[in-house]
This record gives sequence, structure tokens and C-alpha cells, in this order.
Amino acid sequence: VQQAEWWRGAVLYQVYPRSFVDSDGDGIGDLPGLLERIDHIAALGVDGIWLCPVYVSPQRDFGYDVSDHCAIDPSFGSLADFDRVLQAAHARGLKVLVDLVGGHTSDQHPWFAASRRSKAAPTADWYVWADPAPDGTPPNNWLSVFGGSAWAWEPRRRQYYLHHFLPSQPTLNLQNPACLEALLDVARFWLDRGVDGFRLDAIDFLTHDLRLRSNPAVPPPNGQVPAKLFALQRHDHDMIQPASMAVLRRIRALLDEYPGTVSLGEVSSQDGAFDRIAAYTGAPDLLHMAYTLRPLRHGFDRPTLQALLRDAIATCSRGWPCWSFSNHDVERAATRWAPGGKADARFTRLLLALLLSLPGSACLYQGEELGLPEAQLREEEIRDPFGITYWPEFKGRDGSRTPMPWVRGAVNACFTPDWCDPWLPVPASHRALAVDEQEADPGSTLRFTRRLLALRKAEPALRHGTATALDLPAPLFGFVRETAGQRVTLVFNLSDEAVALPPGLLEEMTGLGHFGAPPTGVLPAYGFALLAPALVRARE
Ligand code: TEU
Repeated sequence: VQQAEWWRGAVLYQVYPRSFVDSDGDGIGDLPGLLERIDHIAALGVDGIWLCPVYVSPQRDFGYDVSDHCAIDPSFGSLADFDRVLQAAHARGLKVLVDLVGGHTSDQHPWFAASRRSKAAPTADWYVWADPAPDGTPPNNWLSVFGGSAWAWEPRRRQYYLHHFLPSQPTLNLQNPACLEALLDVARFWLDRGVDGFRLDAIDFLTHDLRLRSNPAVPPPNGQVPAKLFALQRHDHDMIQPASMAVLRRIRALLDEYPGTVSLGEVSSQDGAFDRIAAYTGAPDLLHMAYTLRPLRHGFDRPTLQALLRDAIATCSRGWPCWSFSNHDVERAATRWAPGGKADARFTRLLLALLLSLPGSACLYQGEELGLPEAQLREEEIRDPFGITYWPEFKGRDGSRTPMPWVRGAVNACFTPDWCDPWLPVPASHRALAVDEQEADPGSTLRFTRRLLALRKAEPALRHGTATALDLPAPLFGFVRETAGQRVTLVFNLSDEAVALPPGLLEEMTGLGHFGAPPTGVLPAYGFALLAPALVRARE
């Protein structure tokens, strides 16, 4: 694999900067804080960082509502701080991908401020404006991901504007050439600063039907929360439009001017998500890789895993997937998928072993290396507007966004100085899993994650080998990764009881180094075995 293809099989550590480290005591994590702890990331052995938005923003959606794309929000620091983070990352061999939120801006962005003021403004058509229906209601039935109509009224233009997310996140009209050029200029700004690429936000929403046709009728409300209706509706016209491909091709063409830079698209969990990953990444003039929230929405059982592996194998042959089990939008996997919804260290490690051995690239979300469970917050602690509006049906996304616990005994676990209040509380359940505690314990999940990442580095088959399903009796699940004569075998015990390994595998174990399984050939509850030549080499 050439240097330029570093992203194939790479692992990116997702930093949600607001909750990483707060250096100045305003309760909000920042870039100098990230710099202080960057060695934690480097020591993991990942290939790079995906940094969530740090641009100027009113923070209604915590940075996904950008009001100035080319400056850093003061709560996060300055451009000089950003440059220092970039330099420190590069000095440690870490790539840095930043978020490119191309589908919408904040309503505080000067482009929108002008656009909403007058139909004669230079940016008048940079957003999606439409006249009301004859009865004054919105132009069609499109819904916002966060609930309710996707249209908001602007009295000055006497028109509605489209917002797929919050009303304070007006949708950009990327089918307007000048608007697309402006977005490309933003991308150029960060590429010139030296970033290694972009995570592209919500690419299923980049363009829409220009005729603004309604989606097929939504089932009647019968007590459904509006946010649920979005999930129930078909999205024939507001999402996943062919026109988005032209936008992505322009972004790719720009990236190709900066060798070694990459794109990671975020694909929604609508049906067909893996086919879309293949479509978005299946040609050299499109994206490099994409991840989907789809597997995040399902339970964790053998049939689901078998289907996931099939999807992974098929997607790798047509494009390039990146795996993400946890992120800032969903309940942490350690809780979401745990048997009975109760996080269990053995199960959490099985998840990590799976995440880091599926064919493709992978994202590791901050705290996942510690095995953090989802934080259980009280209503008054919720800050996510989605959670505030729809509590208790939806509790919002804050349970996966609480501060990183660095030091068990410190008042705020050293996320923020003792004397100040963090923007979200440090959950009591996270203290025992704090970084200092796990550093000191050779048997910890953190140390386990490092060993696993070291193995992935040492074992070419795990990074870019093919994958083949193994036909194993329940409750076992497994597959083989293979490249240039090197073979890695993975077997997972999905049950809470010990299971003996089939004889064939036992023979393999005697010839190979193993990771995870005890030498007895029995996999303990939620145990796994990873049989790899690199483990033999390490021992020699
Ligand atoms: O998420 C896009 C996405 O599809 C989300 O709607 C997700 O389904 C949602 O959070 C439901 O829980 C991206 C960002 O990751 C997210 O944080 C932003 O809020 C969103 O875009 C809008 O920019």
C-alpha cells in the first residue's frame, strides 16, 4: 500500500473537542486542552484524528451550526491554537481530518443574514427558499431530522427556508454554482493550512429535488412524536439525490490537488446505507471512504453480525467503508449493544476487537478506548436541543458527549479545573474508568485497546486483508482476514457462557500466537480469540 493510500485500513480517533480537555476553566473543552493531552491519542497507536467542528458558531448544535468557517470559536481557542494542534499531531505521525459541514450553516452566518434580508442580496439563492402553499403553509411535507416541518418562515422575504436539522441551521443550496464555489473555498482554506482531509457531514442531505415535490404521505400522527415521523417517512425527494454526486466530485477534485488528503463521508441510516457507501466511494473521482450510522441502530446478535460482515465484505469490493460503533450522535455502543443494556468490560472488549478487525477503516470515538458506558443524565442536565425538545421520548445525544475522565480522584476528573462547572457532568460511573486508573492497570480496557491497535499495525492482514466468514456453530461468530499468504483468524463468543473452540481452530492455535483467548481452547463468556502470526513474532 502506497503512502498516499494511508487511509485504507487506518484508524481515526474522533475528538469531540467540547468534552476532551478544558484548559481555561470555562467548562468547555478547547484546542489548548487537546494539545495538552495529544500524547494520549498518539500512545494509542491510531493513524489520525477526526476533529469535530471548532469553527465560530452560536453552538445551538454544538458547532454543527457554523457562522464563520474560517475562524476558530473563541470557546475553543484561536487559529494559532489550531495550528499548534496540527503541528503537534503531525510531529507524532498523526493525520488530522476536520469536519466540513457543507449542507447548512448557522442562521447567524453572514451568508444567511443577507439571504434572509432580501431577494436581491448576492447570497439570495445560496439557501433553499420557497413560496408558501396557497393556504400559507410550508411548500411541501418535508420533515426535519430533529422533528416538525423542515421549513421555517421568514417574514422579510415572505418565504420559507429549508432546514433539515434545527431551524437555526438553514440548508445551503449547493446546486447554486456560486454557493458551491464558496464551500470549496472553505475547504481550500483548511487544506492550505495543512489538514489531511475532511469528514463530510450528512452527505445524504447535500442536495434536494429542485421541484420540491412532497415525499410519499406520512402515516397519520396518532400520538407519534414529530421526530419519530422523520424516521417513519420515505425520503424520495429531500435526501439521497443524484445531484449530490456532482458536489462530491468537486470536493474530490479539490482534494486531489493536495496529495495524501482524504474524505470520509457520513451516510445516514436510511435503508440501503451500505449500497450508498459503495456508491459514494466506488469511483476514483468520488469519496475515499464513508461510514454509516446504520449498524448503530440495530441490536447485537449473531444474525445481525453475520449480515454486518456480509455488508462489510460486499462494500469493500465496491468501495471503502469506515466503521464507527460509537460517536457523538448515538448512545455509546458499550451500553447500546450490551446484553441487557448493562455495560460489561468483557463485552466492551469484544466490541473493540470486532471494530478493529472488520475489513475497512475505523473510527474510535473518544472514551471508547476506556470502555465508557452511556452516561445517564437527568432532564435538567440535558443540553442537546433535540433532547430538550423531545424528552423523555428522545433523551438527546448528551449521554455520549460527557467529559473525558482523565483523573479518577479529581473533582471534575481533570477535564476542567476543580473550581469550575463542566458543561455536562462527569458521570460517577466513569470515574473508575478514568485514564489514570487504566494507565496503571495492565489488565485495563485502555491497555487492551493499545495492544489491539499495535497488532493491527503489525499485521498487514488486519489492515488490508480480504475477509471471509467462518462457518462456526452458535454462539460463535468469526471470520478470517488474509493477505499475501498471511492469515488472521478471529472468533468471538457471543454468549455469557464459556464455549470450547472447534478442534480445527485449536490446531491453528498451536501454530499461531493468540490474543484474547486462554491457552485452554475455551473461550470465556464474551471472549474472543485472534490468531495471528505477528503474535508469534512478538514472542520470539
Ligand atoms: O449528523 C447527521 C445525522 O444524520 C444525524 O441526524 C443523526 O441522525 C442525528 O444526530 C440523530 O440523532 C450530523 C452530525 O454528526 C450531528 O451532530 C449534527 O447534529 C447534524 O449532522 C447536523 O449538522
